[in-house]
Amino acid sequence: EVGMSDNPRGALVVLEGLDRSGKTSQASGLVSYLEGQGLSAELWRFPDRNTCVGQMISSYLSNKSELDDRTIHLLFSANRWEKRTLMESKLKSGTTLIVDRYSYSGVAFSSAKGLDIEWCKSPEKGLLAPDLVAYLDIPPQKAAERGGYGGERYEQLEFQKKVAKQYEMLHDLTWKNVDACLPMEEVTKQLREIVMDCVANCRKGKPLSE
Ligand code: DGP
Ligand code: NA
Ligand code: NA
Repeated sequence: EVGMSDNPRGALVVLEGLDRSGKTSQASGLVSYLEGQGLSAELWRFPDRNTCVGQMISSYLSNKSELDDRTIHLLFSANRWEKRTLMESKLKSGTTLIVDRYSYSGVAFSSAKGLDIEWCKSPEKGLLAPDLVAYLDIPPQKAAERGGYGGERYEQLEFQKKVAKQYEMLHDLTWKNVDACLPMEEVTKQLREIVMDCVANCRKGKPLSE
């Protein structure tokens, strides 16, 4: 293929959306699809609850511990920082990462509590920038109707409405909305298209940035 570099890097693809928007099942479907196309791909998610920091976050989310809003914000961010080196080496070795939530969740959820949005963005600076943010767009009311929430700290309609408003302020050049109310197969199809475009651009040499 013309223009393809010798050592094509993987793409950093982030799925964002409200709780119950369908991110998690779409993310794993995308990884299988990419692998079926002969590409190296991995499913990642944040928070990564397996690390020490992740366990503190998990305990907070399940209401087993209380933490000040800024403290938990910085822990979510630290949880992304502790995976940064591995993330960079995976991408450089050619593996595409499909990441279920990233800094956008960090800023949207914490600023929805009333924290200053610029303060919320600060600790995210220097993390790797996604090549694509696919936002699974669903009205909060619709998401709440989808078989109920799991009972974690943020899974309440009034709070999710605030998060949706904050997400709207985070649209940037890498952001693409996908209507999450479409039939699931249609959502899958649209995601495959935008992800394959993104992967192709990265293989052609689009640089990785912060
Ligand atoms: P999940 O495992 O994807 O269901 O995420 C757990 C919850 O934590 C979900 O309500 C979204 C929220 N969340 C994810 N990342 C962050 C973050 O960086 N900061 C804050 N405040 N909340 C987050
Ligand atoms: Na959740
Ligand atoms: Na999820």
